[in-house]
Amino acid sequence: MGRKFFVGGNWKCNGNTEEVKKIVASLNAAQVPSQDVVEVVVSPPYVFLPLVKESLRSDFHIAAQNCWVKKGGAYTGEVSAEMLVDLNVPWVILGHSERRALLNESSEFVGDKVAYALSKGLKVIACIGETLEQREAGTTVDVVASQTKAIAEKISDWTNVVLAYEPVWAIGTGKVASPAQAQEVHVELRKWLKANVNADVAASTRIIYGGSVNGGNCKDLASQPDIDGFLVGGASLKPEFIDIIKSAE
Ligand code: G2H
Repeated sequence: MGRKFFVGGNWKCNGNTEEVKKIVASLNAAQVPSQDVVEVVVSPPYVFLPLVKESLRSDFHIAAQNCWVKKGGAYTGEVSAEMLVDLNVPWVILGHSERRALLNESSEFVGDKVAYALSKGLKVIACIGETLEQREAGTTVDVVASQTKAIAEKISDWTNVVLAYEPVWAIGTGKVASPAQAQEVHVELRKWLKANVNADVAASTRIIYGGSVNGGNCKDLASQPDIDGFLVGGASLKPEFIDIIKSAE
């Protein structure tokens, strides 16, 4: 079963209006493989979503970096899934390790968020990944399996989910997982999905890698059979993001 290559650009909390316009202009001018080959989704901070939505080429899509766990209301500072749907934002990133670590988002909370966002019609990039301590303790597979389980327990349809494996020790550190290290975890995740969800979901769900992906390392990572794309942070703000998109072919 073919899994279309997926490249997400997570801009995190970066940029101002001028910089955003420049990034969009460079993306709009880029020659990249067609939508049949690669799905490209960029994720600006909330405040720039309308600007990016109206100015970005139509073959690229946008994602929010988070949304609230249930219907909006008295939740100061939050943005609801309904609001994203209202703005025609099709995708949302949930469970990023920065939110898990800095904002104490538990795996259960992330599972609830994924379920709610899907129920409102959003597509979800769901992030999981182990810390350096967990990797060194040999618990990587247990950790990512338990983070995935917290999602699997809350959803029944995986069609609109992309799973992003992002080892915390590789995020923004320049220490990218080797292609073999990433492939190994992706295989384990697929095995987990097969055993605990079903074989179809295991075969069809895209599992992408994130953590210091750049124009220099993307090709080798992309050549691994179970790496179906990338979630890119720092390099998504730079021209090399185009090279990363091109690694789809
Ligand atoms: C991981 C990644 C994008 P970076 O957080 O989600 O960021 O590529 O900067 O490591």
